[in-house]
Amino acid sequence: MSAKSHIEAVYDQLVRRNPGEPEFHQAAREVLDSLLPVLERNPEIIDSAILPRIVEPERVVMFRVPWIDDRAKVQVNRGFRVQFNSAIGPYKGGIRFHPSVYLGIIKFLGFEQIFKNSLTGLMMGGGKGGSDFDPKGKSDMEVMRFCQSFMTELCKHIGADTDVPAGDIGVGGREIGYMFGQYKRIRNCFEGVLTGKGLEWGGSLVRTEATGYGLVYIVDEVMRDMNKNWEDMTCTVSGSGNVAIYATQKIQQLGGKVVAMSDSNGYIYDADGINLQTVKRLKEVERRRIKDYCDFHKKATYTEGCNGIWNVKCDIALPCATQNELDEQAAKTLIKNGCIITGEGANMPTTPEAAQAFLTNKVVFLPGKAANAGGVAVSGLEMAQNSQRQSWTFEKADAELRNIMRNIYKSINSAAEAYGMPGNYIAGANIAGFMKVAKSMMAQGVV
Ligand code: NDP
Ligand code: 2IT
Repeated sequence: MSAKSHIEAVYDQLVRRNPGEPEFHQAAREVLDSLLPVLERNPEIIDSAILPRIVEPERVVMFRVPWIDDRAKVQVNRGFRVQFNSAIGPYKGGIRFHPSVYLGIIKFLGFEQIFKNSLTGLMMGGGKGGSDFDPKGKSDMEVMRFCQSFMTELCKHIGADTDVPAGDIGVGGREIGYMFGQYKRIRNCFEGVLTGKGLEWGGSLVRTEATGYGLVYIVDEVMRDMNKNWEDMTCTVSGSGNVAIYATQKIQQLGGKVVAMSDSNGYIYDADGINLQTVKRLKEVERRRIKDYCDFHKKATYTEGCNGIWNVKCDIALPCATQNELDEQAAKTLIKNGCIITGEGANMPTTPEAAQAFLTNKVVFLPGKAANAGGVAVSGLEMAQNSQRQSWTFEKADAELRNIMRNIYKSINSAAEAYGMPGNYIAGANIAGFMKVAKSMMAQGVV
């Protein structure tokens, strides 16, 4: 069977087996397409059925999460953990709490996590979890009761050497704390079972900042190659959560300017540059809407509708909110307005058509598997520190992160070149991430 027809057969079976999961199909389609030249050069990958195995999660856990709200009413949510691939380490990946979560979202995220984690160079397999629970508008005690119920089931399936969850959309330090407390209580075991922990109880410095900082570090590598200076760069950063905030912070530290940020309701534009202290207070402390920024900065404007942020003229666009937030129309507008670099802080924020438009128009496009790998990379460093029973300094963790992002840039560059697609970092990231996992799977036999 030719490499091409093997890929089509794997994809067709995936669609048949996972009906109604378009995000998973989308993520798999992209990776499979990138692998065509790899299969042509390495037919043993076809012979050992790596692709049909890698698209099938090793294990999927789905469970009821009952909890009691502040009005003493019983609520029921659905919990998920997809343990996708453990060829190169324990399953590792975040937990997402958002009303849009269903099995297809967790599968797409878990699938991409395999290759992202491989790119970090650390020993981590791929996994992802979550729930359709919506933390918005819930009291701290409701969030705590939900997290405890979620962990009461999840704790049977995870462990420091088995599966190590972390945060994602809707899951930050508060939720990790509640889940860690419940894990420790039920399992009677203090271990590094989650990352993103508080600094007093096993967390790593730089984990909070890691995804956003890492994103800007890899963009910085591109800028060095292009001989560009941050002082000349205007940036838009979508979202105003963990990734968006720390990407903005690092851009500002390096001398760049961020003029727009958003949440799911709309976006703000501040020609003077976003005041990050205000955003941090509104979002991290008071859990308010981005619209309220304009109450404190009179020259700033607010526009209803989050996708309008891509109409703002910029040199660098960093989508840091959610999947498929940047479509072909948005990409064309960015290109027309002179955008030179797009880096995915979120997972799969760019639609396939938009990504193709960037490639065709020679906009440097850094896919999420590479560009947002800094978060899970520092999670890997947190696991290493927990195993050593040590805590590194901020400077050490930050230097390691910087180094990892530099190495990721090198490896996606050389994989893209090696397979005749220089500058195509989608292919570069998919191929480089895949090769290490595929070799490990071949060495470990049919499992
Ligand atoms: P947060 O929950 O901290 O922030 C999410 C942000 O995205 C909020 O501003 C939110 O707005 C916005 N958002 C969420 N859903 C939507 C939607 N459907 N439409 C428009 N805006 C939306 O999450 P993170 O910052 O941690 O995650 C952001 C992205 O980065 C996700 O794709 C995540 O998978 C990815 N990522 C996160 C990592 C991490 O370490 N945290 C690591 C690697 C990737 P609102 O408040 O209105 O919902
Ligand atoms: O998408 C991601 O890489 C994350 N949400 C972080 C995962 C982790 O284990 O730190």
